[in-house]
Amino acid sequence: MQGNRPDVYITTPLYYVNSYPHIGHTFTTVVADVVKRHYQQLGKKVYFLTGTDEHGEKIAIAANNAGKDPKSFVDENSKRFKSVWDDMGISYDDFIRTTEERHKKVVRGLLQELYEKGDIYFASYEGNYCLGCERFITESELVDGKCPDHGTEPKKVKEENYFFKMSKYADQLKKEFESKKDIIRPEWYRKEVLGYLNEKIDDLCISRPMDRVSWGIELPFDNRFVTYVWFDALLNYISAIGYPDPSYRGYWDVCEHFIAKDILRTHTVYWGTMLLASGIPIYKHLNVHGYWNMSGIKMSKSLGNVVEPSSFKEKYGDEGLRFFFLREMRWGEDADFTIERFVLRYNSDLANNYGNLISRTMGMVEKYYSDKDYLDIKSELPKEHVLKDQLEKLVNSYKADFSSCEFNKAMENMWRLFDDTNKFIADSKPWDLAKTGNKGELDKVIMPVLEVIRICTYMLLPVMPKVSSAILLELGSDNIEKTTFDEFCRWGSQDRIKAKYVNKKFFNRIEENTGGA
Ligand code: ME8
Repeated sequence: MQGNRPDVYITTPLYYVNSYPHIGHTFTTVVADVVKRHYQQLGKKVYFLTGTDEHGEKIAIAANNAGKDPKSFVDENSKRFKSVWDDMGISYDDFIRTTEERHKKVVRGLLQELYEKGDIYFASYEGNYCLGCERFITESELVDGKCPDHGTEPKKVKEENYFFKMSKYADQLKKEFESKKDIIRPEWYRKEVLGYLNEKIDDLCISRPMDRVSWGIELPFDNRFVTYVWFDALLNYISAIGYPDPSYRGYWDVCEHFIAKDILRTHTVYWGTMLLASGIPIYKHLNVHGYWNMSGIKMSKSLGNVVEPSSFKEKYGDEGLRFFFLREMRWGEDADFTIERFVLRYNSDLANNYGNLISRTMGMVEKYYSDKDYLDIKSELPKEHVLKDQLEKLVNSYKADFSSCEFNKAMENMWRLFDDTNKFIADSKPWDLAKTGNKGELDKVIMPVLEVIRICTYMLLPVMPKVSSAILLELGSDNIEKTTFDEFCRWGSQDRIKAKYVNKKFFNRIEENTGGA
């Protein structure tokens, strides 16, 4: 790992292996993957970590219900996550499991350090425990006596345990979040966090007695207890990059976490104070998205209202889903997931708009330039053109939108350009120009349109890697790896474009009656 410092270190949450991945988990992981690929296009070195959270009461109960011992249960389910990520084309660099020795060693080491420092003490505690969240929740968080995320009544737990002095670091943490205005994106979640920190912060119960929960990392200073799952899992972000070897800082200093709002408190109040207590600087960014809902209710394993991505891939392919994710959700806000909405978006944006633009343009090229194998686009492309101006604007706004996680805006703007390009074709009537043999005027229509397709398809590579590569291959763009983003996206940067195609249709309309979602 040493000597290979990335420019960006991207993480997803470590997902619980009490069940299988659904659309919610898939979304965060796909976004992280798209961001990684986009930054790579910009010439940055990116390291992408994901994995599974495998300890704790919830997992132990799920294993028991499945009639399996926890270890074989987590082995099986963790594999399931990996295989879905492979199906979805996720290019992670490391997949960490909290049951791995490399992780457990770091958890034990840090616990010991904090214990010796006096930041961990033994006491008795009584509180409301939500098993779904795997944490004690405060009275003020309850809605009608129930956890708002899981719709279940928390159970009253009273026991002796070890506590981490979270309260000691609350003020310092508040100052961090007050001064670093863009640390959490979108901004309104930072305000929410400051709201948590304005309330009294209790110390954090970080152990579970072995006789109640034995599936966890044993405390290094008292073998009657295991480590509380959140105190264990959050440390993956540093255990995976070699902490405490000082080289971990090369990664840590450029860390961007991606999570949904369900784990905002744990990633700010818990994680923030844990970092401060350990003398580790706070992460660079915490990117927080909203929920995928089904009929207004959060899609979740515990509620059972989930869509599994594998069924999607079989029916509609994986890349349509990747696009849908980015196009449909405004970063930070909730969005509703229905099959009808997916089909509508797929048909209108991919099959009709973008797909049709490609196939009709390729069709015209083959027909009007049938004597050619290649078009000499470099010399035939007009130096000034209305589509050139729009494209240049898009290239700049696209980069800015990606860096602020406004993916839906980036997609919207690109599709507006596709609309305008389709309209430009309709208005310029290239079929009439071809009929009258007006070659110069025909070039002025076809070449700019090809250039829009070439450049936009390149920008879509991170979103739909397979289909975008296939389209670029047809256009003869063999310089993808060698050029930089700005060079590839420069008007006229490719010398020639292919004029004969093996495939012209990349998105087939979904014709089925989708029924209820
Ligand atoms: O919380 N909409 O794991 P988890 C959008 N193990 N995203 C969703 C979603 C939904 N309906 N449902 C799940 C845990 N997610 C802990 C994390 S990290 C050190 C430990 C995604 O399996 C989203 O990223 O419950 C959310 O934050 C995460 O899955 C929660 O996954």
